[in-house]
Amino acid sequence: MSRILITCAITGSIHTPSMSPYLPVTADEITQQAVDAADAGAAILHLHARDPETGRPSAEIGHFMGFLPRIKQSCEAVLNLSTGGSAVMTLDQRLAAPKQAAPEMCSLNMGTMNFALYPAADRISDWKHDWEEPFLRGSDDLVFKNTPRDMALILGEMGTKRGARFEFEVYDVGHLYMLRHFVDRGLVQGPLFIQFVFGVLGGIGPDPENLMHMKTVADKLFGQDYLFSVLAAGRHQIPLVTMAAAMGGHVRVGLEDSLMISRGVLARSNAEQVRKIRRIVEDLGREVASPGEARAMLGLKG
Ligand code: KMH
Ligand code: ZN
Repeated sequence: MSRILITCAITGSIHTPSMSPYLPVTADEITQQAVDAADAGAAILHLHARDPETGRPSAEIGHFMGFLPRIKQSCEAVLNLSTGGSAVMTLDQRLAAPKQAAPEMCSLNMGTMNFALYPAADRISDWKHDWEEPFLRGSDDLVFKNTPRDMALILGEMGTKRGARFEFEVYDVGHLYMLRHFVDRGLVQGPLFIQFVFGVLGGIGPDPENLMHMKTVADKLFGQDYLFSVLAAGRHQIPLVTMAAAMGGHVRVGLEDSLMISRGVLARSNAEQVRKIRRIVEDLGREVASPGEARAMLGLKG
């Protein structure tokens, strides 16, 4: 089996500071946690920005530039910028920093979908900042907009013009067919790096048979010309990611996807999650890929 790529998604735009004191939000915190995650074995760092005062997801270039150069200087890991941003940002906002930073890699979300949040409604009744309220109470009316036109625009701006390669975020089986459509239009070339996303309410459920089915369909559509990785939200993270590793796939962990390290216990850092999945995949007999190996496997510009 090939070496395994560990991606770590450092902060995201779903979780909020009141959910965990360990969620990194300032440039110093994001830098430190990202570099520690890389030292622990993450070859790829998936990054979003936050407003350091409030912890709110941010599209401001200044917030990205507070950590991007410092992470780049301090480790070899591949920097992967989100183009998903947050579901409440416009596409222009989502693309502002990626266009300026021109990273080796960025995410591309493969469909418009509901993105329902019910993460902590039963656990947290109080929060530090007003903006957190819908994230904590739940949000029933959030549309994550990624039309074919949006996707083509991101492929053009980030791929064709700036040479980035993509983490294709696939939340359901239909998104694989959408990706195949872009291959057929000649807008996407292999090897594809496909992130199967499980457990977002609005996408496919976190059941093992769904992972088998996603892989079966991806094999049919892309043959040998793709690598798959798995991320799963919340408590489904480690079981599904472990299953992916056993199947020869790749893994993504990080506080963007789950705040926990085990049942009822908050992860104290992203690196703690990377160390945990590293132990598991090495016990399964997989060897962890270095950033240089990741670049070769994914055809990155370096
Ligand atoms: N938050 C994840 C479910 C992105 O940043 O483009 C998927 C994600 C999307 O990471
Ligand atoms: Zn993300």
